[in-house]
Amino acid sequence: SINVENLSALSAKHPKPANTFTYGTAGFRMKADLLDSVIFRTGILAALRSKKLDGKVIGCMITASHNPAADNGVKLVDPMGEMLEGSWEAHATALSNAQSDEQMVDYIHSMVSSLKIDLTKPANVIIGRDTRPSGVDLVNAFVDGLKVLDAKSTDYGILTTPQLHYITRCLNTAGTPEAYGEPSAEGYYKKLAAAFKTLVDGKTRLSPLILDCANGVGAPKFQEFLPYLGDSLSVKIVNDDIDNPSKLNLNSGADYVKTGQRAPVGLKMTPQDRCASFDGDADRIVYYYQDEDSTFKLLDGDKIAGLAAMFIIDLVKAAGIDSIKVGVVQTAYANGASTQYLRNTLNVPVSCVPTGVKHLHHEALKYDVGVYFEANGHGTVVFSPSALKTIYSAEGSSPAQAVAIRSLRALSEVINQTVGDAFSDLLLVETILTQRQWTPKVWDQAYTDLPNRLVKVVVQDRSIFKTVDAERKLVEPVGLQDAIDAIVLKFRDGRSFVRPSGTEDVVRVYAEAATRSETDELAHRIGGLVF
Ligand code: 16G
Ligand code: ZN
Repeated sequence: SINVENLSALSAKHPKPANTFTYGTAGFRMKADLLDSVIFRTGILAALRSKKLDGKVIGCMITASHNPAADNGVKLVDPMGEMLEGSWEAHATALSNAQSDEQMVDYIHSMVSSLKIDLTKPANVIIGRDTRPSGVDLVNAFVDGLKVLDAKSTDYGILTTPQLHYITRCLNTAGTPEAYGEPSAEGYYKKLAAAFKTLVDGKTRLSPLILDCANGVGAPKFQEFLPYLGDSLSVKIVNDDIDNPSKLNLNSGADYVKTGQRAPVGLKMTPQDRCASFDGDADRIVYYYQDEDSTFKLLDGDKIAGLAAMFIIDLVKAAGIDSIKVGVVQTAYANGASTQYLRNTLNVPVSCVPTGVKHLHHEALKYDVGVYFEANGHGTVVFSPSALKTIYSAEGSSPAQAVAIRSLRALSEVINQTVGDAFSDLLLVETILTQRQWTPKVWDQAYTDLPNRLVKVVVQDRSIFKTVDAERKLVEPVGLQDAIDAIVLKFRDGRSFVRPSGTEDVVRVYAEAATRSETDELAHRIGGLVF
């Protein structure tokens, strides 16, 4: 059993406010000044998780991604770099809401017995944080939580979220046949840069990419990365002011650009420019450019998925190993035109899953090569062990096949397979555009997005909204879906769905239709039903 005096002494430093907390799709996330006790207790949970897994390294990332500077959050990472196992989210929630030290101790003991956790096992945890000023104190609170169970910890300081995922996987696979790389930011840079250089070897370089880093951790980290890339890629970083915390994600970053369908502040575009935006912890990316008539054109997660799937399918064919089956995973937010393009032009299977990276990742693992992206720019590509074996053992019967095989191998290394990673996705897109010598406009010609609109509706109780069919249909409140269907029918190419947000106290209404004005009207009418 645990040392209750030790727990009480540490817990006294991190008193719980009256709030109720929930570990959701984004971990715990809220105003930073409410997080101290939550993060202390998440430290205890991380130690339990590591002990349960025989001392495997668990990752902890302190970030609130694209949220404003005053927010912060915490997310735990399982040994292979994936999100914390779903069933442990409820334990995180319960522990964070315990009303007293006694309740906390009781809950820990109930976990120990029901999950058969051996407390004498070692516990190892690594920690990363973004650039938020509240991060340092929160790391200390987390470390106090680890002390309750004598866990060993290593603080990696400031990292992007995907770097923390990468390092976690490297540490847990070191010395095995699945070794993933050197467990450091430097190891990450070396691995990605080497693979990227192989992929663009001998190709004419593209014009510089203009990169908006949302004044977040992506800025210093991509700056650190640039020397490793040498002359293989030229990037002009903007919005890199991390010394003024209030500027974090302010009118900039992937979420701002995607939601508002407009360029960030601090970035001047001309029609020749190729631009991209990271979010505040660099796990999301969107691209954009300006048409000749100066209209803003967005290349979001759906466009990246289409580009990646097209490229990988061609490469697999060129390599002569079309036994490898590529599939794409989307959510209901994927633009209808992208789904059509994937199914009808590329002829790839497409699955639709509920919002949240863990659902997409899990589904993507069912394919030999699974491409998954949320429209908001979070996504990656996962290669199954058997696909990797095929790729690494194929020799090819012609020089062209050998080149394609070499590219596939490098591709599997440039892609961060643990989680969506803005740096790695950037290199994936730049690889494809370089190999094809494409401008963003050529990339954009694959299909034309249907006009779409996302609106938030504030309701009294969002928990009464129950969805099925990957969030595309409501079963409760009873009758609402029939009313939605009746309206949608009246719109050309109309599609609309309603789901409760997992991160905000609102219900989201998505609508798309043949024209901008029809889309706006559809969104408005469905919104009116929900309200
Ligand atoms: C979380 C998810 C993100 C999703 C968003 C939807 C992870 C790591 N993050 O941030 O993928 O797009 O929630 O938010 O899974 P919503 O439920 O408020 O629409
Ligand atoms: Zn993020």
